[in-house]
Amino acid sequence: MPMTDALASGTATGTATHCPYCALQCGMTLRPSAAGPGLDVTERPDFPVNKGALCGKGRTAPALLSARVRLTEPLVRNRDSGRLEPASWDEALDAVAEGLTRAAQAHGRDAVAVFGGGGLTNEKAYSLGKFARLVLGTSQIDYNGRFCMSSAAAAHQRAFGLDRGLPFPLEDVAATGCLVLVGSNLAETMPPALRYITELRRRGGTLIVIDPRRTRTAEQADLHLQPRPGTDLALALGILHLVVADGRTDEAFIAERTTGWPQARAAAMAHWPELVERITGVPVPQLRAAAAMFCDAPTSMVLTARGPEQQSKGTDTVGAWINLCLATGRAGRPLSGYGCLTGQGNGQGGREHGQKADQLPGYRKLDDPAARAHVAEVWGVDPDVLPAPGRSAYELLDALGGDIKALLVSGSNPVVSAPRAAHVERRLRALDFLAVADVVLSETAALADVVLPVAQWAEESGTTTNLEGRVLLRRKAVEPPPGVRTDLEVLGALATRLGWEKGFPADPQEVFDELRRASAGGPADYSGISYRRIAEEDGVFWPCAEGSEGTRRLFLDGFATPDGRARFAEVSHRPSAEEPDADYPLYLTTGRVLAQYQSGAQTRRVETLNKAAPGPFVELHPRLAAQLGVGDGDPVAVTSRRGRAVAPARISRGIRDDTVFMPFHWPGEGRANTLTNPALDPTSRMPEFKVCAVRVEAAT
Ligand SMILES: Nc1nc2c(c(=O)[nH]1)N[C@H]1C(S)=C(S)[C@@H](COP(=O)(O)OP(=O)(O)OC[C@H]3O[C@@H](n4cnc5c(=O)[nH]c(N)nc54)[C@H](O)[C@@H]3O)O[C@H]1N2
Ligand SMILES: Nc1nc2c(c(=O)[nH]1)N[C@H]1C(S)=C(S)[C@@H](COP(=O)(O)OP(=O)(O)OC[C@H]3O[C@@H](n4cnc5c(=O)[nH]c(N)nc54)[C@H](O)[C@@H]3O)O[C@H]1N2
Ligand code: SF4
Ligand SMILES: [Mo]
Repeated sequence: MPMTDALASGTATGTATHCPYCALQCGMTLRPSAAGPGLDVTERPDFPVNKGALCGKGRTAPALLSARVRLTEPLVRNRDSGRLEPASWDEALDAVAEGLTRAAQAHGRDAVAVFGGGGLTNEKAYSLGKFARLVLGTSQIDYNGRFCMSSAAAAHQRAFGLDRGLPFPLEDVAATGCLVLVGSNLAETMPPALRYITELRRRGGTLIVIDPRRTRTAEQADLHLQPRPGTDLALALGILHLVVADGRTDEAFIAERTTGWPQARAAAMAHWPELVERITGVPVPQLRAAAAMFCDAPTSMVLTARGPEQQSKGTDTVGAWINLCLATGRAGRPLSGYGCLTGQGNGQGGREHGQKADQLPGYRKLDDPAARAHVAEVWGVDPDVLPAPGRSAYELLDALGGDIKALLVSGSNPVVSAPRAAHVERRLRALDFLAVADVVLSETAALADVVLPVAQWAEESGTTTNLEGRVLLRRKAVEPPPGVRTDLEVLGALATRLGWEKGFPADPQEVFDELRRASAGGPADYSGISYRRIAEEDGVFWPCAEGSEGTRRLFLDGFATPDGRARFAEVSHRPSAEEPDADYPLYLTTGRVLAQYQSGAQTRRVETLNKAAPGPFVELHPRLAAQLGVGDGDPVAVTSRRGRAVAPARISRGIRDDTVFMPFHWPGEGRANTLTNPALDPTSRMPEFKVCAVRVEAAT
């Protein structure tokens, strides 16, 4: 197949591509709509990950392409009226170049920052990182993926020497003996993945779900443990304690394939069952049942999602779950292991190619001289021009208006999604200059001095890497509306204005070929992957060096550490940064609902999704509701040390009575992130989205 055919593939019968939203990256076919202008989504049963199944978000995704909901011309803030007004591309790009240059000239290059997103394609994420490091010469770049899987990524690196969400394809999940889902509500966050769980049960496998709420996912479980938010670390140690006490560790595996067991074992032995029951609220018999189910099965897996990860001890918590897998020989073997369910459409690839503060393409480290030399050579620059690692996402946002004076945002809406969002909103307003590239006028774009309307998903080609580490090709199905440019074109035009003479390619395939070279020899090696191969093979798994087939399953012959052994983490329970007290007596935890996506910037603009999930709510137990004198649907006020939010009560027996839950998809009065605590994990710099202390009252 010639190169161009990889992109054209399937056009006679529609364009085979992938969903714009989550990390499952479901395959779908787009066809011109029979009913009028626009595109229809049809199933693509041949694509192995979702086998045709789609959730409501995927099915309705073409609504995002409609000019009614999106930006179709650049906007520049009028200094006199203070309003955003339509402008030409030249005016808008000139204004961005001027705003960024002025800040750099007055305050130094690090006064200019970039904030990216895990929804951006690999090509965009790569180009954004290169733009920041070379054109702007700033160290200050990070992205919303820091808020997503950074704790699991750090724990993966520490234990296995490599970070890929799942070390095996999803099909293996259906064939394992016991699956433990820790803080994942995949029935709502990746609904087509439920088929793997149905298949697991059909084959006689067992499912344990760990979640403070009885979610739709927990309803599928053989055993549902309902811990207090923020106590997963103690829970994992408690289960490991029982495994050791019952003599069910795999000593041969420990001796041959791991290091650090004596320390990890000692830490687990200090977490005896009654203590763990006291910390977690999970009764000892349930801890025993979990330990037995895990060990009785011939193979077992632990998959974590944001529940245990978005904590100020997320890295250690994931480490504790990995310890359980290692101690029982359930890692680096067929149908067993630990994995993280990544989140955004390109949550995996978005963290590999250089938009993260400490990183260069190919998952290389910015502070590694050999990595700097390799990437600098591909970029045709001296390694010394590459800046040092910068600040993490929340720390960067917190510094806006301080030493950071100008910011370019691409692919994120932190006004809704960042922790302690009212403070972040104030920091954004304190900037000298803010530019936002987006598809819609998000709440963050609405604060900008310049808004750049960009093409999206079905209007351009590019690759994403799904939760399995499978690199996929999204194909262009329609032309973007007139007046809209691609992110790559925008970066190219800005680079030219900022005096970058080496060129900044706008063709995704050309960018991908450069990314392949930049990643060659790195941990996330894409050098053997091409658009053509992806089109022919339903995606290619990295690492994939030139000439390699790709790697569907990692670690079967050894871990990616220097000695090939997995490393136990030495971890102990510690409380959350903020525990309930007399003033703020309840836990708040946050998360998602089926019909909305993230900050809602996209899905709140889709009518059918909005009907299904029209606004925020506070989920609380009937006992707590009765104490507060609150009925279903009554407005309740939730107050934390950061602020106050109001939303209708949703009374549910499925939640612990010491905990309330809010989804975070909405701005305004019901914004959950007004309340959340930006306490950071010391290693991953992940904020504690999943636990803070609140007071709840009937709102009048
Ligand atoms: N519908 C929908 N789907 C999505 C998204 C979306 O916004 N909407 N976003 C995508 C992205 S980027 C991501 S990251 C994924 C996230 O996917 P998930 O991690 O499945 O989603 P969440 O709802 O954030 O959290 C999962 C569960 O963690 C539980 N939880 C809360 N606190 C704790 C705790 O302390 N311990 C434990 N064990 N559990 C806890 C919550 O009750 C919740 O049910 O979803 C992806 N898919
Ligand atoms: N309380 C609480 N807060 C959370 C979480 C939680 O569980 N609880 N979860 C966190 C997690 S896991 C995540 S991932 C973050 C996500 O939070 P955000 O970063 O706010 O995520 P999105 O709403 O997906 O924002 C993506 C933006 O990019 C735009 N966009 C879409 N496609 C393109 C494109 O091709 N180019 C450009 N330039 N823009 C595009 C969209 O319109 C949207 O405005 O939220 C975090 N915040
Ligand atoms: S599960 Fe995720 S990728 Fe699949 S259709 Fe739904 S939002 Fe899209
Ligand atoms: Mo995420």
